[in-house]
Amino acid sequence: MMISDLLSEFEIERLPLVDSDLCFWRQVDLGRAYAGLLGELIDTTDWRQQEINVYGKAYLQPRLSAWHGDLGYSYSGIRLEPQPWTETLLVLKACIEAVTGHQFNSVLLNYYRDQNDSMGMHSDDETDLGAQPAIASLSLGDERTFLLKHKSRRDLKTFKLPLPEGSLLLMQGNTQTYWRHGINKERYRCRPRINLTFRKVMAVGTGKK
Ligand SMILES: O=C(O)CCC(=O)C(=O)O
Ligand SMILES: [Mn+2]
Repeated sequence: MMISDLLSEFEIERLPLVDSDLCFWRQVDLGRAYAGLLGELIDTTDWRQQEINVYGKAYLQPRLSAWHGDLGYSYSGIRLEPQPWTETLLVLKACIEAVTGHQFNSVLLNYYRDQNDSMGMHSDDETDLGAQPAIASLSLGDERTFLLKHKSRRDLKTFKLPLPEGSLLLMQGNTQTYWRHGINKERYRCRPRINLTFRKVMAVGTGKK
């Protein structure tokens, strides 16, 4: 392995996608082992399977989730009331703030139990997040592929970004305006994965623009 490979494991990369501002860290130092953290979050989080409303029809989300922070949050017709910060989540928030230089007041945890759990293509464009939100997405557990699809440029292929354990993806600037993202189901066996998206919620609103 060359020194440049070693360095790039810890350094920031800017992803070369038009109409976006995406920063990627292959591995962030969280001050403790990723595996212990994953186990603790799986065991101690009050996981919910939310019912969401899509075009007037109710569905159960194909994953578990939990919302922690200072304010409530609305999306896809549901309202999430916040659970309080835990000591572990506050430590993680401080690490992610130090790495990204942004401040956050909330975190959405998503638990993908296996290959059948997924997240549909969407953009995080709720008015409560402001016009150009900075969203920092930390991945723990099994690697899954993050898909990014431009909303109007049909000539651009879907960008596939594997999110390994310990990686951090910062979406900011125009990213949510021009791009949708999501996580597909997989055909091969996947072990549990938790994704934490740190966000800054501006005010209590009604959700979608
Ligand atoms: O699991 C992921 O990597 C994506 C999570 C996400 O897009 C979200 O929570 O809005
Ligand atoms: Mn999202």
